[in-house]
Amino acid sequence: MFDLIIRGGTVATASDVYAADIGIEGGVIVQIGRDLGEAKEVVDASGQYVLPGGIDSHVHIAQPSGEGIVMADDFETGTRSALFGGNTTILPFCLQEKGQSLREALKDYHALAEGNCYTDVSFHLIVSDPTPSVLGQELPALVEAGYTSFKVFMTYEALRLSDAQILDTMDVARRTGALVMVHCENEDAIRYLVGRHEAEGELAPKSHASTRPIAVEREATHRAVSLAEVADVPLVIVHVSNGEAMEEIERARRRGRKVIGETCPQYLMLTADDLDGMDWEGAKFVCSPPPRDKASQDACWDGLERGVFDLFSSDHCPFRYDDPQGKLNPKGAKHFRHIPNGIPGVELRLPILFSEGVKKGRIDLPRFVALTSTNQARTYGLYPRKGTIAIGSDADLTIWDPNLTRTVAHADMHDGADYSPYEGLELTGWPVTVVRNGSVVIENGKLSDTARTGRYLSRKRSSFASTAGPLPVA
Ligand code: DUC
Ligand code: ZN
Ligand code: ZN
Repeated sequence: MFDLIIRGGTVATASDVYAADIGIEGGVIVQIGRDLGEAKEVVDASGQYVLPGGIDSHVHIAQPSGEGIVMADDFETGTRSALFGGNTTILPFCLQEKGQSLREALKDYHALAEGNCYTDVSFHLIVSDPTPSVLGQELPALVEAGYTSFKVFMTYEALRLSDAQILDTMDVARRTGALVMVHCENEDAIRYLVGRHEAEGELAPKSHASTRPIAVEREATHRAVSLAEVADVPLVIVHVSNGEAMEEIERARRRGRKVIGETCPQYLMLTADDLDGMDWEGAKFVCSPPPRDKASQDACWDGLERGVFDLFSSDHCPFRYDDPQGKLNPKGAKHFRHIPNGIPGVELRLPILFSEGVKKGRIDLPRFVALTSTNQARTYGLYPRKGTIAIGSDADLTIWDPNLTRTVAHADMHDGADYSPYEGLELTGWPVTVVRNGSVVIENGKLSDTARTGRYLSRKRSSFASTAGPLPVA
């Protein structure tokens, strides 16, 4: 007798699509086949796809964001929104503020997350203050304890590291087998352009995009892959927005470097024109790197199809719009530099890629699964516990109605923001039922009473962190 059987669905993994039933016991997949027999509970998935639960490895929740600014999601709303979007695991960032130890930062994040999560959760570290004790003691100990990835920034005064500091941090990754993620934008070039815009009185949200042009991202991407080559570590280039940055990734790969590329929904669906809104509405679309143009959107689609990108993540970084602690804070309402950077997206990442990618024939279902779940698990040390449908894997499954068409309305969403950048977008194919750790946590769009039982996940090292590791699945 199984605890649960998912019956009659079409199962898809990163490699195969086939009809099968799935038998679950003790939160784990124990059988895949036909006529599995009896179960305490049966979910009928006929006419639907059964996919590995989504894993979103790029999410910001409750992250300190500067004086007077508060992120729109705490762990309860952020993970609830993620779950409704078909995700069973998310990886938010734990930000080290300058002067703070990584352990202090982690203590705060764990306290905020504990008991409040609708999905399983694991943390990346953001290293903003790589002191000798952070590099020599804390980071190596934390990698050993299961925090096996960290992000460094090349922009933002409070976060940016010098090239020397990036090399020192990469060297810790080299010695410990951790994976470094890099935010690639050249801060000095941005400052120069901000100065020019200020001199001309060009302070509206659209100037956010023109002070962070493609060259700023391309140069930093080139520098990041070069520094990783010097330190001899693999790296992840996060939130890539355009074809020129993609070229830097491809050129590094041709030199034999292991570079993992990530793009996000905003670079497929939005452009810099969206920032040019009346009444400061463009602030709703301010994120970094900024959305570009149609040619960049096409390049990013091409990169998803050709394998330049291994990861499709949301970069969910929500701020309320009409709120003095959000986009329209007193300074942000007057000057683009003070508009907090980031947009919500964790609930729509999967429906957008399914509708615009799979339904429109740009990518097939296995590639969708690879980009949104399997590669995410492999890259960040969760595979094969997460990211696939296999005997012994956690029973994290999302059941999709591939023909359900809905129009995006923020009123129907579950995050803590007050808008969606994708309002009015018509999407076909939605997650309707979600099973997490063997429990049906959303059934036909309804949240179960016991859904807020997501767990913290300690991670192994990335499949790609050792120089001998395999390349991501296509
Ligand atoms: N980088 C991110 O990864 N998210 C939001 C803002 C930023 O700069
Ligand atoms: Zn970033
Ligand atoms: Zn981010």
